[in-house]
Amino acid sequence: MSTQKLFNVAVVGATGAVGEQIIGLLEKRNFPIAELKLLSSARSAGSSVMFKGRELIVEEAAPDSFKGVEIALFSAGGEVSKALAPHAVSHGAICIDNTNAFRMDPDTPLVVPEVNIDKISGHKGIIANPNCSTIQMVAALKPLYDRYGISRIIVSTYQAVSGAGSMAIGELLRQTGDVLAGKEIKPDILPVGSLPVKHQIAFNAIPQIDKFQDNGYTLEEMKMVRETKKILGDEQIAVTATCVRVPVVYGHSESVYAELNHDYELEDVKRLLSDSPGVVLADDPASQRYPLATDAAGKPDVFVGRLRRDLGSPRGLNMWIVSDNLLKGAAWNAVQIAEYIAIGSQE
Ligand code: NAP
Ligand code: 3JN
Repeated sequence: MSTQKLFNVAVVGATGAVGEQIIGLLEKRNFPIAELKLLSSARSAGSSVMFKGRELIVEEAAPDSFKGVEIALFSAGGEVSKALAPHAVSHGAICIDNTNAFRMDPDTPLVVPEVNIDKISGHKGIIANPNCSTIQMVAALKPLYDRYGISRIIVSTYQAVSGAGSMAIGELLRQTGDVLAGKEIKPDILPVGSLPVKHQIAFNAIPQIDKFQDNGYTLEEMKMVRETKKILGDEQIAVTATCVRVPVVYGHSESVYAELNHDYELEDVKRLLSDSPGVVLADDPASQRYPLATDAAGKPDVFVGRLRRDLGSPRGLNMWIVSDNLLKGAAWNAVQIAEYIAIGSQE
């Protein structure tokens, strides 16, 4: 009987909102780990994290942190990935990168397992995890794309503050309390930590996620446009996005209009979606059943509902797509990829 191979795993950004979820999933999924290395910046180095009943000490991430590491999961921002992932690769690790650093690199597969897991075999050391808003949308659209083809996508997002990191969660909770207490609000982080202008998020909706680009779209919106085309392998799809931050802690919601290339029956679309792995159909207007961020939080699935034919275009389909941005949108998608790598190496 062959024994299961165990992997030396590193989590870069282990103390962050995404890193914390990755560590939780590695434990919950009983990922085959020999040694787990937890890495952060100097700020959190020396702090401890519990893993399977053991206290692990977080270390400062550095180029030589990756000696002996076989799988490295990065979620410490694009600059850290650009600086350290090449070192991890040169030490022989396969990197699963949650940042924007390599997503559009032609040599880097951009993977959502339910959509294009076949692409991981082409990796050259780095596999990119798409942006959270893209992941949940393409996971839901892929079965429709395969069956009918899609010519156009118009998406508006309602994104939770946890997408902007653990400090943004703190900011929403603090501001909400301050508004209710009638105190003065001093926005500190949102919409973009590194920009000088800040806006109130409590009791508000901010139509800016990430920095503005020259074309008037934000970077988050352009990530959705470019990544969707790359993942579906179709440069012809017209995609347009409006990304909005809302005062929700966990779970991104999206209003998506997809124009299909062929006629469809709504019942067939519902059947396709309910048969798709990782997708849960939650669509029953009669009982007011539709996807909600509060229901999706803590779950790995992508929830789809409010399915209806567009009133102006018979091949147009409107839907509401919700998922936990830190799970399927980040940590779970990355751990799923790690599981495929682990399974592949047993064969
Ligand atoms: P966060 O809560 O702010 O956590 C940031 C993490 O990165 C912390 O562990 C932090 O360590 C670490 N870090 C920061 N600077 C570092 C450095 N110079 N060297 C090593 N570690 C460093 O942010 P988050 O929400 O977890 O997101 C982290 C990153 O994940 C984002 O910047 C983004 O690139 C990616 N992300 C991707 C998605 C997605 O859609 N797939 C979603 C959310 C985030 P300290 O504790 O020492 O500060
Ligand atoms: O704001 C959100 O809801 C998702 C944020 C993702 C994010 C935040 C900071 C930097 C990313 C990302 O995954 O694209 C990045 C980045 O890697 O550029």
